Amino acid sequence: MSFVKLEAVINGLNGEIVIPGDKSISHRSVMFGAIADGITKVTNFLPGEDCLSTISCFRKLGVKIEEKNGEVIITGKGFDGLNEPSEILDVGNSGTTIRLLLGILSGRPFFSSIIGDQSIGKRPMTRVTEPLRTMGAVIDGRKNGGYTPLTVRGGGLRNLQYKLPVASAQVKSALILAALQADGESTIIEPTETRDHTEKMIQHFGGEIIKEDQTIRVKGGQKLKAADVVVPGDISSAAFFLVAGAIVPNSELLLKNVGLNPTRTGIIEVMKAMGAKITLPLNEQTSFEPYGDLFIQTSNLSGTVVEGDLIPKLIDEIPIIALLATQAIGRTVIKDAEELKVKETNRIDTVVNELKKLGANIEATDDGMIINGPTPLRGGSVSSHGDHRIGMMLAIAALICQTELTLENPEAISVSYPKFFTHLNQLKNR
Ligand code: SPQ
Repeated sequence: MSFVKLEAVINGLNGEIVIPGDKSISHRSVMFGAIADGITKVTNFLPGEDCLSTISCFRKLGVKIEEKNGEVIITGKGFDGLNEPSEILDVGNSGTTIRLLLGILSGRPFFSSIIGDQSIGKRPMTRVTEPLRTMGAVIDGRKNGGYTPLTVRGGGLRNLQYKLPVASAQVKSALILAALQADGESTIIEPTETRDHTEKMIQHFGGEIIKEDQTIRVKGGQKLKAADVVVPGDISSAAFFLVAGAIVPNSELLLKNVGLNPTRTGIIEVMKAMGAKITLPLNEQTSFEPYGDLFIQTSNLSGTVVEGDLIPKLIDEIPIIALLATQAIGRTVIKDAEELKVKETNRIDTVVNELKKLGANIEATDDGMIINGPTPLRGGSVSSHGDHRIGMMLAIAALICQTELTLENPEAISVSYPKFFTHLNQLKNR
């Protein structure tokens, strides 16, 4: 098992970094480029392992995709341009790839089989496969189509009237992508609003989607037209540096080009409620996805409650919010976040177990965690458990540990932020 030894930062963090492309938007840019007609140019595409898995799957489906100097060029020929793959589609570690791909393949009149890594093998697929079967897709797999490996024989979809049992942008997106290929109009209702990149992208590619509160209507048989995409920086990646800037003494960081879609900015709301000195947005820009710069300074923090409708807006930031809470005065309660149990790891257990090893006062609950702070963190041996967000959270924890921290399996971080350690080292004052 590989590991990296990390030390506390002595003179604070200072400087600026440009946050790499958003993972969710990068995935969708390739998928929409593939199902649209014409040439789509994507700039600031995230070359993380997950997004490269999406490219690899669409190449196996016969789509021409070139990568040149940080740009991705996709030659789409519409849904009908996708061909039966002769190879198995491997999604690696990417939940977004498999779930959205299932939606697309459900409408295609051919056979495909999908696998992923060990972590994907534990993530529930019934939430997607069950409604897609209702639409007419023939899907099979381990545990009756609940887990990988999965096979799909698609085509001839009926429209769907469906209320999602969980708040999930991946399930919503899979169903929207299937609905685009179905007969008639589908209605999809979300229990709570989740990230809306798929909806925004349909409109950007010339399609029609109607959204009234949590109700989404999509007509089948739509043709999408190629459109260039400029991917904003990933707020879920910026979150690690926002927290680092707030908890490391003598720090001032400028994070450039951060995506500020309101369905993703829960971390900013929570940090502000805890007393973090964040200034935003400097230079806010609006393309089809808003973005801007964020400035963060070392802050005096107090505990808070994170719950309800806010959870989907920061679901991937909960590991780093937990670390933040260890440095805040008082109690932080995170609830309504059961979904954390079905991410790359069970993120309630991994966050609690790894932070406990460092001396944090943190307890797991059924739907989240309770953290009492502030607690000094000691160093020691911890592991990413193959989960990129846990790996990055622990690497940020190392910055304030009293002794050296050994992080096992740091490679997992490349799933979403291959330049993470380069950026971190650039910001350290020597
Ligand atoms: O793609 P994957 O592996 O599911 O990635 C994660 C992450 O931490 O990067 C979750 F583990 O992000 C999901 C996110 O949790 C990405 C996503 C999307 O792009 O639509 C939506 C969220 O998942 P869900 O299940 O709540 O829809």
